[in-house]
Amino acid sequence: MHFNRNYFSDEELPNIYRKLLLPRLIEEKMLVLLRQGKISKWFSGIGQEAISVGVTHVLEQDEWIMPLHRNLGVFTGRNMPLHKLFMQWQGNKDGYSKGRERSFHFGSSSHHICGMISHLGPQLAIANGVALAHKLRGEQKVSVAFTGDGGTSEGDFHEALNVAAVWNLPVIFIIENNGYGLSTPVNEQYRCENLVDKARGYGMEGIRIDGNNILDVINTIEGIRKYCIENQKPYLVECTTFRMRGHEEASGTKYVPQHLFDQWKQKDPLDNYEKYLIQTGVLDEAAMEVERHAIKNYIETELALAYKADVINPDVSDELADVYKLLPEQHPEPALHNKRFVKPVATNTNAPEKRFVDAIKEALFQSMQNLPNLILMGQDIAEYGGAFKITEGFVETFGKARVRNTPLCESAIVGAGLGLSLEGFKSVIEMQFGDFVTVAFNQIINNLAKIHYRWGQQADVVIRMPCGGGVGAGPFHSQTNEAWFTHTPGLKVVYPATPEDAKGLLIAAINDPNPVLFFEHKAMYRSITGPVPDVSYEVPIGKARVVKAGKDLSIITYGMGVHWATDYAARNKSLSLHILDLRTLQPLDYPAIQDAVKATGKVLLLHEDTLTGGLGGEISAWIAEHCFEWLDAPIKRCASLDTPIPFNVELEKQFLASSRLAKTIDELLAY
Ligand SMILES: Cc1ncc(C[n+]2csc(CCOP(=O)(O)OP(=O)(O)O)c2C)c(N)n1
Repeated sequence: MHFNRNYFSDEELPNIYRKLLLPRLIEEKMLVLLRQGKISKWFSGIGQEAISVGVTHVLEQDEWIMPLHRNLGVFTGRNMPLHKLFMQWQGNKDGYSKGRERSFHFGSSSHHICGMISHLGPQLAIANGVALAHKLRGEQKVSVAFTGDGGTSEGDFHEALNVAAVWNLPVIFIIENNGYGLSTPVNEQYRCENLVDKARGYGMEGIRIDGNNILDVINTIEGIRKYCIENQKPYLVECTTFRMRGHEEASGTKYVPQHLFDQWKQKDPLDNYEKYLIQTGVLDEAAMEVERHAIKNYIETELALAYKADVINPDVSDELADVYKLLPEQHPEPALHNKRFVKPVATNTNAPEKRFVDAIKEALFQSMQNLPNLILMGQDIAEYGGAFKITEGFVETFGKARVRNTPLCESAIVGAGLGLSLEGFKSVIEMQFGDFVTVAFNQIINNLAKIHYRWGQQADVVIRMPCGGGVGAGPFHSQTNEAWFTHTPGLKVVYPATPEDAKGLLIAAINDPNPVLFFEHKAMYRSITGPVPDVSYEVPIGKARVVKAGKDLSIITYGMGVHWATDYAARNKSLSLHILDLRTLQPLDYPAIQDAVKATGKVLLLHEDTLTGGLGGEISAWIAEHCFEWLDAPIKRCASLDTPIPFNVELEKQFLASSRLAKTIDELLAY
């Protein structure tokens, strides 16, 4: 192996050696611990260390890295205390994830390392968000994301590289091509000659290097880092390497021919670098032995410290407390935290009448004025103003840097939102139609929702969801799919029914540091009006609203259901209906639900979402468990049919819950 010494000094070469040796010796120890049953799972990076070590060596300490499961060298390169890393791998409370995450699925914002989720590809778009933050602030920094050869087949790889190129983001994408994705060799993974060939297709530069040559990695990444910063562009680096052990220790290596191991053993990054150091006279065998000995001692000392850690005493309240980030005012010491700039205002019926759509627009506009760190992203939201014209005129006021048209790639944009959040930005992402959220599902469900619980990182992202039927738009432009999200701990789900609530809840959602799914029924946009104060105000998330007090029957509902119920009440004045608008579906306002049950003893749960697995079932179960003694009749649900939403107007009418409302109310009253 030929090493290019470049400008490296006699001090720097051994320094690099120590960095390369540390993860190798930690791994050797981990393999022993694994055999002793002291850790449960280990993904080995033996043979690939030069990539993680080299890349981390080049970056500034505050440049974010999005590593994967074989990148121990990133973690050691950022000088994370080894005993804390051991605690992490042992699932200890004092590790980086309080025992909640395994192996390398954790991050640390103080080390500027963003933890992976198992799905691999989602890491890539997060680097885009971080790079966008640097770009917006005019900082001279890059971000780095890793992928394996297998991960390049994921849609997330395509979306992330495309967005980085289109938005001119300074991101270095590193492919560690180690020949296999679990047992799948590269000839069953991709058909291009080299993975770096893909760079050209995205309109970015790329290079293929020997990932086992530590000095090549360092020299190359140094040059690329400068290029990315100076040109404000991304770069794709394919590092050839080999995985010298199984996919993970339990998987074995039978699927890899022996001759490949023999061949790559000759190219081992550590052995070759050692030979080079001896040749150049910078270190001799004895000096290397001293280094090895010192590191082994360090490992043993740190391991002994890790063994002293307290065992976990499971406590339900501790677990629940970390699912959401506390709001500043919920914090035990609120004075230490930033005050929010708005206070909730009481309902103001003297306020001017506005359409639902204008209330949402106003919430966004005022939040953009009040929060310089707020970014809007979505398809066609800039000059075009969005599919529903909600952001029309925003570009003129706030500029294209903050009102960002996106390529057609929902997953990468949600990932970018998370990356922005790592750097203290907020984002509101418009799904053109709520139905398209499926394409971003993984980022929302597995990344945004879980990241705070997993390693304490906030995901300060609001996803706007134009939703709902009654507009003759067929199965993929009409769904109201809130139940997909209310089931997922870590998300907040908001679903306003009035213009006043739409504005106040959207402002509250933007101010909230947690991920919020904000449902906007598009049939309400231009048909529902109401009083909306001109000032910026919050309606608190998690508080239901009594629309109308009554004593005959309680309808608990939200979204369009509120209008169906109030219209019914207006047409049937002899009936005393109690109507509760939930407004927020996660968290639910249980005291308000209980009051609604007590008010009449007869409960109807009404929603536009389909029946089975809809939120009505969950609320019904809660009422049965907690309010049984106040019930005078079985709880009834009225929901849409368990079919996809049909296009034909008559079929759609039949599908919607509203077509069965009168009958269900009659049945309940007659009980
Ligand atoms: C979305 C998804 N599909 C499948 C897996 C299972 N899986 C974990 S790692 C892996 C192979 C990844 O190969 P590659 O990207 O080349 O990285 P390497 O493990 O070789 O470093 C697979 C299939 C997963 N984690 N996520």
